[in-house]
Amino acid sequence: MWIAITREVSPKLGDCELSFVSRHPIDVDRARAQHAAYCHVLGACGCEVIALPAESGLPDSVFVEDAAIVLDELAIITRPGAASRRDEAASLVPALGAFRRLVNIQAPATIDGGDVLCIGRDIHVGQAGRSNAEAIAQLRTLVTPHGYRVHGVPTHDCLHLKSAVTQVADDTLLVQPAWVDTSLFAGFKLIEVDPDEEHAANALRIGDSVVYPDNFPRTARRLADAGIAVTTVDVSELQKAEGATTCCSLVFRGGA
Ligand code: CIR
Repeated sequence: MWIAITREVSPKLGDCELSFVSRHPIDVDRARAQHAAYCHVLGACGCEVIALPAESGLPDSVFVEDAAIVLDELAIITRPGAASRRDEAASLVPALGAFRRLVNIQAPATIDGGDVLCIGRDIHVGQAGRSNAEAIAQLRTLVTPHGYRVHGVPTHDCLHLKSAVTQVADDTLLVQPAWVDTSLFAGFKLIEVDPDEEHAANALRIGDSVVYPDNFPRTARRLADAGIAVTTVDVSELQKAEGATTCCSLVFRGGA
């Protein structure tokens, strides 16, 4: 039922873009092992995993989420906010094109998939460093004919909208209230991250399961207490590159 497109870790991961975390040496072999375990968990959650080979010259290319926005009706190839990331989509196109009609965001628009939170027919787009108003306008033009509504959401002090809010159940969002105005999501049950775990709002939902970093135990407890099935993974080396669990895959329904 689910397809997950992933990409192996680049040997240059240590040269990644960083915006809100400090640079620390990254053990690429360890990152590869963590990524392999993450892919295994995606399979255990019911995904057919399509693992693309590493793009050796593109440090951030493991973070495939940022290169595309996949809806049931079409997929939108993004134009990432960081210039160093704009060549990542090329090798993704054949894999994604097998499942969806592809369209492109055009310059001067910039948008990262990490800024795009799709909840039913509502598409929330973070407005901060990586994604601009022109991208929101282009996205709206592309998806309105399919019945979607696009909402710009200001964020601050974090890389992406999905650093600050992700969906963990049909009616429930996991939020970091310091980084986004949670009143914009008033119709949902909100689970706040534990105050000692500021980067804990990024969770990858697949069906009824949530794939979640293993270093936020207090927030994981809050999720479990809400009845959410949490599978934890060690992504510590990927976190040094400002990644987490949503960013390492594009998960979507197959056969649409
Ligand atoms: C970047 O700054 O673009 C990468 N180092 C991290 C991207 C993480 N992407 C995501 O969470 N969607």
